[in-house]
Formats: sequence, structure tokens, C-alpha cells
Amino acid sequence: GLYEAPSSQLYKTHTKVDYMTVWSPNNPVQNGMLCIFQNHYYQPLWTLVGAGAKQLAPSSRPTASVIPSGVKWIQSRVQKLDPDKNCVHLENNQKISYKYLIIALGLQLHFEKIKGLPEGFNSPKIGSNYSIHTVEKTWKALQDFKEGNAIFTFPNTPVKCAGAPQKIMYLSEAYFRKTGKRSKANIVFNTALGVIFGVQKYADALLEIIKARDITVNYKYNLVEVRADKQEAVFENLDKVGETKVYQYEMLHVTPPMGPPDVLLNSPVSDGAGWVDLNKETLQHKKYPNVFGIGDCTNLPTSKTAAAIAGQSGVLDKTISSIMKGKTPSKKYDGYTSCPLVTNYNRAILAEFDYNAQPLETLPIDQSKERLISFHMKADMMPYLYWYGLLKGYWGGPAPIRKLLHLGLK
Ligand code: UQ1
Repeated sequence: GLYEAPSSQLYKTHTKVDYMTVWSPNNPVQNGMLCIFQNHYYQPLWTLVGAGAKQLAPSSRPTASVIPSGVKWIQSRVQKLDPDKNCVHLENNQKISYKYLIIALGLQLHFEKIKGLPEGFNSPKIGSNYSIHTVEKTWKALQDFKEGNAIFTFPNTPVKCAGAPQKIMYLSEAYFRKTGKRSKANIVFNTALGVIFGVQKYADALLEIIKARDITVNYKYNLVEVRADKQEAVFENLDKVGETKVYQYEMLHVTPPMGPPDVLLNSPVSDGAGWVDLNKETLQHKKYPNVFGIGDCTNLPTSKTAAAIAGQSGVLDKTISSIMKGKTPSKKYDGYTSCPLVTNYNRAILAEFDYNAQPLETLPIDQSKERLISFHMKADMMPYLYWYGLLKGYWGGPAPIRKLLHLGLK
């Protein structure tokens, strides 16, 4: 879909200026045009939905209801970007030209890159918190679990919310304990990565939890096939070419491979991998000065999270204001991102960090400890911050709060 001038209240000071945001409703429903644009999802809730801690319904609102007043919403897919001619091609040979363009297309899931998927989801015992279609299957598999391996995967591609693949594992482990099934469960995290988390401070805390809760982690293990009929998952060992290992599972949580939306592949605005090629500090395009980007579709070298988008929107607002006034943008994005690592039904580690993988914590307490307040922020506060703050353009990330809370403390 498209937002046309102005894209959100974030930019309400520029109502006289023409610009548009190329934007895609997150995680489109695949049956038919109308459905594609019907709903907007607050995906961070799905971590909890998959573990039975929240309902699915409150994670979705009609897209029409979240579009700011004064914005014209064009319900059509972008077919091609033509930044040399300052225009965007839509369906039915429609074409729209722009003065400024913000690309916010998100990313796409690639379940089909795993042999046996997505059709494997027709069987029970397999779920994925990453899709509206499969998140409730995770909860079903968890409830039906009797005995055997509970396997959680992390793919060999960039992903959105790199913490989510292990959040559901901690919640599952807690659920098994709560329901007396823990001794029957062997919990395995097979990750294509070589580390549990990219920031040392939080990686240390997570590894302690993994040890204390008797979880097995296999690094450089990448899911390549699911044989749903036999309840088998096949992993390749990324360190030993050609070596695969087959695991029997009683429950399987799949984090699918992900990539840029098709329209960005080989597009003039993209880098070699298909992500929008931005200046990492100003969010301005490296080659086209009137093109900007935000969120999962970009090649900003930080984690793809809603918190990162909040931080980016605060900077992009300033960057665009400067450019429109003919000034050089001065506010810089430091790569701020955050990941509330839910470790239990009432605990989370609130990871916050920057481009240098250095912690950048908002609260004046050690956020690498499992805390109740971090869990409540994730489960009960963030949805409001998202619907009424971020989507309306009022929330540019917690930097001002951090500075306030750390006055005289650090
Ligand atoms: C945040 O801003 C945000 O976006 C609304 C999230 O997404 C759901 C988050 O999870 C977090 C942690 C933040 C950062 C906000 C604070 C107050 C630390």
C-alpha cells in the first residue's frame, strides 16, 4: 500500500509538502487483494500468543483505523521503484511521482525455502510465532506436548526480532515445568548463528539461564527440511559442508528464513542483497537524496525490531525536516534497538543496545537481570506505546527518558 503526503503525524509540520511513504502492511494475509490490506498487526505480541500468555485478536487492528487523518491511502502494490524518474509504478499501470520517498516495505518470510514447508504446518506439533497463520499452532503444539524433543530453530538469514526464536523456548520450558512435563522434555535450540546473542552482556546472562534450565544449544545448525509425517527435522551443519543431522521432534518451532520484499530485489535503491541502501546515521539513501528508508527493509546494521524503528523514526523526522529546508541533516541514529527477552511468564531481560553492540539501557538498573518490570513493559506497556505512540508519530524511542533517568546516576 501507499501512504501519500503526509505519511503520519510525525510529519504533520510538513502538510504543505508532497511526499509519500511506500509502505507494506506487515505480514499480509494471502487470500485476495482486499484481505492483503485489511489488517495491521502488532507482531511483538505473537511471542506471547504462541505461549498462550496473550490472545491473538488484540494484536490486530483494521489498517484503515491506524492510518492518520489527512493521509491518502492507495490500496495497491508497488510493482517497481524508479528513483531516477522520481516515480513508483503500481498495479494496473498506475504510476505516481513524488518529491520525497520513504521506503518502509518490511521484509518477507520464506517458509518455502525449507523443504516440506509450508505444507508441513498442516500437521500438528509444528508452529511459528512469525506468522499470523502459524502462531496459534505453536500454542497448540505446546499444550499437546507429551514426551520427546522440543526443538527451536534460528535460520541462516537476517531476521526480524532475533530474540524471538529463543523467547518461545524459555516460555515453553516454563510451561513444561508448570504442567509437570519438564522431565519428559528435551529442549534443543538449533541456531545457524555462532553465538546466542550479539551483545556480550546479554549473551552472558542468557547462557546462565540456558545452563540453569538444562537447555541444549547447537551452534551453526541450520534447518533445511521438515518431514512432518515422520516428525523429523533435518539440519545442516554450517561448519561441515554436506553434513546433516536428523532430529525427531515432539514439538518444533520454526523461525523461517527471511529476505527483502521482491520489489526490492535488483532495484536501484537496494544493495546487493536487496535491502534499501541507506546512510546509517541519517537514513537518507546513499545515492538518491530525496529517498529515505526505515525499518526491516533497510540495510541499517542493527537488529530489526519495533524499538529500532522507534529510534529511526525520531531521527528520520529530523533528517527530512532538514532536507526540506535545504539544510544538511545533523541528527544521527546511533543504531538504538531493543529486545525484551522474555524468559518466563513473568520475567524478561530488557536488552537495549547500539551499532557497536554496546548496552544502552533506559532504566537506571541492570537490565540484563530477569525482572518482573521488564516483563510488564513488554507485555502490557509496549502495545500502547506502539498503537498510540509509534504509529501516531509521537514516539521516537526512549533516548530522552534514558537521559533523564541517568542524570546524576551514570
Ligand atoms: C520500544 O520503543 C518499542 O517500540 C514501541 C518496543 O517494541 C515493541 C520495545 O519492545 C521496546 C523495549 C521499546 C523501547 C522502550 C522503552 C521504554 C525501553
